[in-house]
Amino acid sequence: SQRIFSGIQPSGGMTLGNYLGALKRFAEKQNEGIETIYCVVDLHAITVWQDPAKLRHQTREIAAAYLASGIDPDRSVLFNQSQVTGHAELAWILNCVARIGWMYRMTQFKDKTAGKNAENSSLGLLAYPSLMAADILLYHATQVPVGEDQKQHLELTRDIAAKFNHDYGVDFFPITEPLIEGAATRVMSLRDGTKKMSKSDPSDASRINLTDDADTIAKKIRKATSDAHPLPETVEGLKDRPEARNLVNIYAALAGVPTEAVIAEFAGAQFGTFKPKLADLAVAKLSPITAEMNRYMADPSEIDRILGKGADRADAIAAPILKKTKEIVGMIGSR
Ligand code: AQP
Repeated sequence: SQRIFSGIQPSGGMTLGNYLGALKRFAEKQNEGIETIYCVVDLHAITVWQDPAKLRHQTREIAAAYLASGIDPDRSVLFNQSQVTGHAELAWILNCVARIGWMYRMTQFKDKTAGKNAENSSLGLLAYPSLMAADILLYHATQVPVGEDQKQHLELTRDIAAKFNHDYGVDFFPITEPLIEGAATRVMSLRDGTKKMSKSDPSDASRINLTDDADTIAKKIRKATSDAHPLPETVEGLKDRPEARNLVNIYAALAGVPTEAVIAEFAGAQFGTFKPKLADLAVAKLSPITAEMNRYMADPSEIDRILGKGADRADAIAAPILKKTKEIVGMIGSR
């Protein structure tokens, strides 16, 4: 049977990229009736130092974003990673299965240490993909909806699962499928169409945050980098125009239509015409979510209660899988 797992880091506020590449699709999967497990991955966030008060706030804010985007805590398991100890425990076992060289090859590690001395980054940042493999394998998840940037980490999860199965001569961990679908699997920065939109980008103008108000969203879209040409007649015409392609893809994903349909509607239009339409659409789609997030954040005790219940449910699924893993490895078992 199918089981979906995915997570979002509380390393900042939610961006439009996280929403279109992940959250929006998480809710769709839940509504397809598949078993869905969604997590706020705080253990991942601390691979880069986080201010403790901000980490707590952001953890609740990401939970609020899940709820506001249609994740129903009765139908999906929604929880906070560090509240289920199995993640860290399984990650350690998988650290002993995975190879150091595999970690050094990850482009996210290279990107996050670019221009810095990699030897000086946390050991956790290097081992990040092994914790991610643990997140997924702890639930024997069969599918993981993510944005394009996580594809390499998911391939590594498959390699780690396969090596565990091989090393111990078992057929225990499933080989998980990535689900990378839709027009917005890689939303790019509004300032640079070759860089992904990211919550940790130092420039706030590079991204739309789910907490931005309508005026801020409209202003950021108006100021987004674009080129001097009208929109092309065909999707192929976007090929060497990363900024134009990004804005068209965002429109398509927000409207829930294929990119071709957006081009058919706006072929020949100038950005002066297209950008206000995109801003209106973004505000119409995002402002109800922002309002609902604000409502949840006004009383975080409800969020904490939901996360606590979710952690109990997650733990109930994870505990027998972790127990069996320990048995396979040769640990004498739980007291
Ligand atoms: N720009 C993006 N376009 C499409 N999908 C995206 N995702 C992230 N950015 C984009 C997807 O969102 C999910 C959660 O990501 P994450 O928070 O765990 O980490 P990330 O991918 O590293 O996202 P950020 O915003 O760039 O965070 P920082 O700046 O802290 O590294 C994932 O499914 C991801 O693919």
